Amino acid sequence: MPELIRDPSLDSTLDVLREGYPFLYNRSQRFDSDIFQIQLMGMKAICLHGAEAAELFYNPKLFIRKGAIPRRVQTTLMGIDAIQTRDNGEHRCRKEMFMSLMEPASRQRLMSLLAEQWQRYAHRWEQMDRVVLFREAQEILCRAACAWAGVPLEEKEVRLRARDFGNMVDGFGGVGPRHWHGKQARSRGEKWMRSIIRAIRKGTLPVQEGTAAHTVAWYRDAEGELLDVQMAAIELMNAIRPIVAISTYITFAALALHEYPPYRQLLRDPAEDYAELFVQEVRRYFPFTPFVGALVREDFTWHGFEFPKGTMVLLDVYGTLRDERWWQDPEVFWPERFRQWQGSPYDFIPQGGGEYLTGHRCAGEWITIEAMKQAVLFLNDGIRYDVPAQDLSYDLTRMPTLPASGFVMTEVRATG
Ligand code: PAM
Repeated sequence: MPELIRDPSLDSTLDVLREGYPFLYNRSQRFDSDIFQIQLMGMKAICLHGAEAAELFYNPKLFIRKGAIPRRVQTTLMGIDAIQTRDNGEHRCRKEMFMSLMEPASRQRLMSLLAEQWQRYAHRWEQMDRVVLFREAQEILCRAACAWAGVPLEEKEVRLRARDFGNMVDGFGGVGPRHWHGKQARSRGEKWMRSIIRAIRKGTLPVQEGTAAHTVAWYRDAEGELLDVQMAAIELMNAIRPIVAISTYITFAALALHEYPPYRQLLRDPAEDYAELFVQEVRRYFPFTPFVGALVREDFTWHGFEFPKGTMVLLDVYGTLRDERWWQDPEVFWPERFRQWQGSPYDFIPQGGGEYLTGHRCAGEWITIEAMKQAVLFLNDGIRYDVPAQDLSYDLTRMPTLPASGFVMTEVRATG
């Protein structure tokens, strides 16, 4: 039986925060192994890297999510006991609810709402000296996502709600004030969503069938029970917040457009869907999720390594996207690589891998790709702008990270 390589550190929690995104990849390279063991928050954790390991990790017969996501991530990012922490039939049933919102007509409705907002904001930006794209994109996405979901949003609350969704995401790797802001944002958001769910159920808030608000409010589990109000509030927010989180990828896409100007012309080529290649490369190249975790369902062995029941297992998302075994010249931003990509559900895992319905792959992945393509084409041709001197670096020890300036644009002019 092969010996599992152990990181000599007594506990790696602080190293994770110090090294950030490359923490797992650094060790996988140091140990020259796709599997090794660390101690994290006082517990043993088996760490996996690479596409073959991702295929193992995304086998729902081998792993569960209940108990795998730290409470501090649940109290900020996704809510306590939400779909991300469920397994088996319970997960499947709820995931079907989320996937029902991802039908082409529903996605198309979201894209039309987004297109309207981009246009509206472009005209506003003409009056502004300085536009911070990340902040503006959060508002655009928040307005469109709420309208799409059937959640009323008053003009005066747009900024607060958009920031709150952003702070929930920003809290996932934060300690101290960032964690507290995330928690506060979540409590405020849950209170808001509870009032929406109650109003729908009482009949005082009319919502269209097929919207997220209607679907979640009237969803019945396998026993035929409605979700309790708090759980429904959490899941409704799980349909909206991740859409607002696309602002991070859109900001990175703007950075890529700025740093690699030759792509501007290629994006105009009518003979090819170059935007698709471009946004896939943005999702590969720029960091968002550092790793994902699960617990071993029952004892099993893989390549002779023992996985005892209940052990924490971490999959290296960041490192798997920059390993030269799967990505030639991984440190080069090169969208054309996706012309050759075979579409494996395990090597390209920026939003998780495996199956949508039976596994924990992000339900909103198609929406993310479509919203990014729309935003890239809009930034390329829907407006003209200058990019003044600013700090566009992003810190790999900050999770989630972002270009420091949020991508500032000046002299914005709408072309349409
Ligand atoms: C959303 O749900 O709003 C979309 C954004 C989610 C991306 C983050 C996923 C992070 C997964 C696990 C976090 C563990 C990191 C802990 C770092 C110390």
